[in-house]
Amino acid sequence: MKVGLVQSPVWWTIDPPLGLAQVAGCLRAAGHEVAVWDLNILLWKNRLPQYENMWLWEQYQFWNHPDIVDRFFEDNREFIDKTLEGMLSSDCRLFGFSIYAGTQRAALRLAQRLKEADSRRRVVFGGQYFFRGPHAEEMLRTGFVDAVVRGAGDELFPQLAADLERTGLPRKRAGLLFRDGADIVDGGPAESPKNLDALPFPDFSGFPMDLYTDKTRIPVAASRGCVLGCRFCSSREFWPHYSGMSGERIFAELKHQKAMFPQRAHFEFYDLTANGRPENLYRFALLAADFMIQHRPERNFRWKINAIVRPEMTRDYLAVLKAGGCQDIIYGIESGSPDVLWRMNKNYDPAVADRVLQATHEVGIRTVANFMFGFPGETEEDFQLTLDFLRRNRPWLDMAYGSATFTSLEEYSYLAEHPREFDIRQETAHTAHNLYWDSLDGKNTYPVRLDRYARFRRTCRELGLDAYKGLDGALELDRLANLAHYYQYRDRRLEAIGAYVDYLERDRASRPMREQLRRYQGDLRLLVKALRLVERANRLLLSANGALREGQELLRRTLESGELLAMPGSSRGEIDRVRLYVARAQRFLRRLTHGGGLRWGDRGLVVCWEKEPAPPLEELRALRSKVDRLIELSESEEARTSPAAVVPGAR
Ligand code: B12
Ligand code: SF4
Repeated sequence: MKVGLVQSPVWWTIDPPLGLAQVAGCLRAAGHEVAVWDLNILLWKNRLPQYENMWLWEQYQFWNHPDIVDRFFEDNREFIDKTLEGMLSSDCRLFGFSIYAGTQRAALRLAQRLKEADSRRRVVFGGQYFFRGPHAEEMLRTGFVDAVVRGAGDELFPQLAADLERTGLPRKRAGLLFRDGADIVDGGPAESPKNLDALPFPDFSGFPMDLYTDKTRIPVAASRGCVLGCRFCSSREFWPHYSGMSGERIFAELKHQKAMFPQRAHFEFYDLTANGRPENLYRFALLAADFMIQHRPERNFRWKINAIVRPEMTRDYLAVLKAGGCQDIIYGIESGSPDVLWRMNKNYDPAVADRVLQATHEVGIRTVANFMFGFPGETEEDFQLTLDFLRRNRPWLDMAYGSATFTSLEEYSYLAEHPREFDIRQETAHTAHNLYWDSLDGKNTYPVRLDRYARFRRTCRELGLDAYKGLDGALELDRLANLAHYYQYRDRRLEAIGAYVDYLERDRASRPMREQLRRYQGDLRLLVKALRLVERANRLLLSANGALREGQELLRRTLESGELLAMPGSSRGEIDRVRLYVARAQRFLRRLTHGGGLRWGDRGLVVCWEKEPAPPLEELRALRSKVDRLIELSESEEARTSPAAVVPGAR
């Protein structure tokens, strides 16, 4: 059967999507024909200027917004129509889409268009998006997807293609869900391939290799799953069992890919941990070293891995990896505190890490260490141990990467699913915010974690250590942006404005920050107007023969009923003026984006922004002027530096 494989946006653009290439290899090995449409890379290549940021890794959430995806399809209609025509005019009867968090919405729109054009074409979705949760059923219920593969597709997808070719119908199999009229047939939990050595090689032959930005590399995955079960990580939920290839099989794959793409000499291992079976990695490195000695220099290759700290990583062991082409190792260090490591279930001793990092560096492998901040239970003393770790290992480190989410509650991780066990405050019955969570004692908050992250990066700078975003990376800007988003989420509006203002003072041309600040600008103007009126009303009330308390009660009732009553000791004219001021102030307050109103305080009427009293008039005025001025400056700065201003004729 001829099968079309589709990668829809968003995925990354550096190298080809490995999951889809693996499925392509398996289909071809089972005798099926394959055609590939990597729509992600094609759309990226032809992207419109307004969608430049949509492929940034940190921005993948954009692709989860139906409106944004709809607009994207509309704006790229011509290109997408042409691609769909190509797919429909092919003789592929079955289309398989690779889906990860972020690709599902665009993929569904494409599936819809395919099905609407020709309902006889079969559409199957697979990928890690379906490994957990209700997504498979949801997709089937849309009516545009015929079947979903809920686990590894290596064996199951070729079997499904064969079933469809033979009988025109899917067969019930473990890991497969499909529509049968109005019913959904569920074949039960998926099974992972046990023997990875038996897997065909990923096949990149149908992929537009010239379009991926890194022309030197090829991705490889020599294992599935991980041997550890760190509390903050969800990998066990995706791949419950660890399985790894033998050294011979890894080497065979690299040799094959090198023969297919001689100019590509870098292998990027996408294994969660490449040293899950250290002996397999060692054997692979020995074979690779022999091969390179025989074929030097034209067959040389190099590779990069993620690894865990373990005592087997001795100097001799690492020297063999180096000889076999290992160029970089990224270690998940996470913390320098034994207590925190124990809580994380990280299962290694920092003294072993010291030794492993030193040995890695000494054999000539680039040594990178990942760190996290504010894991539940981490105290300031624990954090100091992390900084100590950094300082004492400085000579062996080429790069230190501090997690920019510090400690996030990753969906399906043990940490996210057991908040009580870790004293995490729950905001709803079952959940806490994944980034902005607080500890029950209020000592571990987002600003605390952010502060540790900032101090960590500052220490890296002092040590002359590349901290991933570069030595002079925009540390302060990152800090302010994170803080502003946090305050915004927590509805601490004045602090959010303060952080956005500080940000724009440093980086005037930032349009996203300006737009965020603009959301508050209108409210500030309205609040200043309302406050001015209310101050006048309060002055009149105070001068009403000292009858404030009584007058207050009357005014309160008036505000509730909408009609202003006479106050003891005041003239008709004064009453009318108070009524006018209050009515006008309320008119302004009703237009607030964030809501607000009037309430009674000890000294008269109080203007509230949401539920909090607004700051005094002078303070608010100063803030409003500052915000107005900054927004204006930011706009002119952007106009000055925009491509249209710099490059004549640019849009
Ligand atoms: C490498 C990797 C990346 C690379 C991608 C490089 C590349 N060229 O492929 C980078 C670093 C860019 C990346 C980024 C992101 N990633 Co990532 N990434 C991974 C990682 C570590 C390996 C993926 C891989 O190649 N596996 C090996 C292949 C063989 O397995 P596979 O892709 O799962 O494919 C198998 C099945 O899924 C299935 N399958 C796949 N496609 C299809 C298609 C059909 C039709 C069928 C039937 C079956 C099928 O069969 C395949 C063979 O068994 C996984 C974790 C893991 N170990 O799997 C996370 C993972 C895939 N990433 C994930 C996420 C969320 C992201 C991000 C969205 C954000 C983030 N949190 O990091 C960004 C996306 C950014 C972007 N804009 O592109 C999640 C996906 C979760 C989900 N529910 O979808 C994972 C599982 C990690 C996690 N637990 O959070 N990632
Ligand atoms: S070592 Fe890495 S992949 Fe394995 S469980 Fe820990 S964090 Fe997850």
